[in-house]
Order: sequence, then C-alpha cells, then structure tokens
Amino acid sequence: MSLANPLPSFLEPLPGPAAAAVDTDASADAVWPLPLERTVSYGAGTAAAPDAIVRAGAELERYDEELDVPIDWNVVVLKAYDERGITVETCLEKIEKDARHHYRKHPFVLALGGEHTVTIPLVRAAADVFGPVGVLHIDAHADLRSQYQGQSLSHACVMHHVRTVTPDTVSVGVRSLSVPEAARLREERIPVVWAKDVACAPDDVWIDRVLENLPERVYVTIDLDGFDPSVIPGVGTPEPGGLLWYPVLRLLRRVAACRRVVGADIVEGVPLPGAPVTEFAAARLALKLMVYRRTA
Ligand SMILES: [Mn+2]
Repeated sequence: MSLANPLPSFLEPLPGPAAAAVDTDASADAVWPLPLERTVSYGAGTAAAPDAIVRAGAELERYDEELDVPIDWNVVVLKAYDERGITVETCLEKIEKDARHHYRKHPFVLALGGEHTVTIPLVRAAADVFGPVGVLHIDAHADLRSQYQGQSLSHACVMHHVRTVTPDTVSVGVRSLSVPEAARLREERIPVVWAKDVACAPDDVWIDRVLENLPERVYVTIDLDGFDPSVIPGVGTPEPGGLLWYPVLRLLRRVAACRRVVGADIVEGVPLPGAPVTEFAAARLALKLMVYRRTA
C-alpha cells in the first residue's frame, strides 16, 4: 500500500473495480489521521500514531472471526491533517469544518489522533451534522479540568469542553483524577464506570449502566490509556489497572448494537520503537468498531 496515494485503503483494497474506485468511494468508511500534538503533558510522540496505525491497518485480514463475517467494504484513509504553523484554536476550527464535510460524505468516520484535544471539534461537528449526541468516553483520566498548565484547549480538558456540547457523557475506565475533578463528578452526577469496577465485575451489568446513560446517537472517544498498559503499552501517561481487551470489545459491540454510533476517535497512542503492539491493537480496535457498526 502506498501512502503517497491521496486516499489509500486502510485494509488492502477490495479486488476488482472497487479497488480502482477506493479514492472516490462514498460508501466506504473512513479513517482520518489527525496527528495533532501541542499540549501533551508527559510522554511525547502521539503525532506519529496515526501513520503507524494506518500502516498496521494495511496488515489486517478482511475477515472478522468473532462475528463470522467478511469485511467486504472499503475503508479509505482521508488526507492527514497538517497542523504546522497555525494556532491550536485555528487547528480545531479547521478540524471542525472538515469533519462536517467528511461526516456528510462517508457512512462512518473514525479519527486517529494525535492528542485528545481533537475530540472537541469532532463532537461539535457530529452534533451539528447528526443532531444531539451523547459521548462514550473511554479513558484512564476524567479530563474534566477547565484549564491545565495555563491552557484551556488542552488534552486534559477534553470532557470539560465536550460537556458544553452535550450533558450526556459516560466515562469508562477512569482511575486518575484531581480533587476538583472528583468533586465535579459528584456535583454534576456525571456517570462514571471506574476501571476498578470493571475489573471486579462478575458480569456485564456495567455495560447496561453505560447504555442507560447514552441517548440514541453516540459519539465514541477512546483514549488508548483507558486500556491496561499490558494491552496498550504505548501511551503518554500510562496508569496501571486499566481495561482489558475483551471487556472493551463487549462494550463497543453492545453500544453499536443498541445505539447509533455516528462518529469515533482513537487518540493519545504513542508508537514505541521495536514494539508495534500499540498501533496494531489500535488498528484492530478501529476495524472492530467499523465491523460492529456495519453488522448491528
Ligand atoms: Mn487519558
């Protein structure tokens, strides 16, 4: 697969006429590389994640063993976002405008970060195009600060901004938060499924709790540090005791089956030299979300 092609396929293109039509195929799902890296607070390198995930995606097979179905549609890779030389504010405005266009064109757009800040314009655009949305937020962190290190448009403030777009948010996998964030969760009764509760759960009743708090249309944002570092080692701010692979898949499958997933992102990955686990897991996760949506 050549990344020089303006719109290559995330997987191998389908054989036959579809292969030639990949870059104009409006029936194709899309992944959208957003290598934004401005406000990361500890480990750098998330700007390299979208390209690494797309390259890993090219290695994936066109068959889903869990659902026993072929993956018989194309997944185009949209033009990577170029953030050089502009302010964060301008970046996010441009992403919002482009997202509206992409959401109208493709059945499903999955953005690949880059830092979590990109979720702010993506949720705004989704609410604009599809109508009111709830947000399923998978993350080790609450991300509810109004400011972090003097910045408001920071990856640590994502859910603060998202909650100005919609009050319907559910956070899953949280295990790191500040005193004010803990107070805010209580005061605003923001639904949280803690990582410790998923780890100890004897069944999937926690998934019912997630669904109870989500409206008909849902945007899914996945900070890869929501996973346990044994599953996804490459993140900027790793926390032990995170979500394991199959519980997250069960969650995403139920949400895709019971709600309309209108958009999603996978953010904050940091490719590690010599250990491609992070980008392969992220690529598989992206494909799983697309398969769950298509077969719902
Ligand atoms: Mn996080």
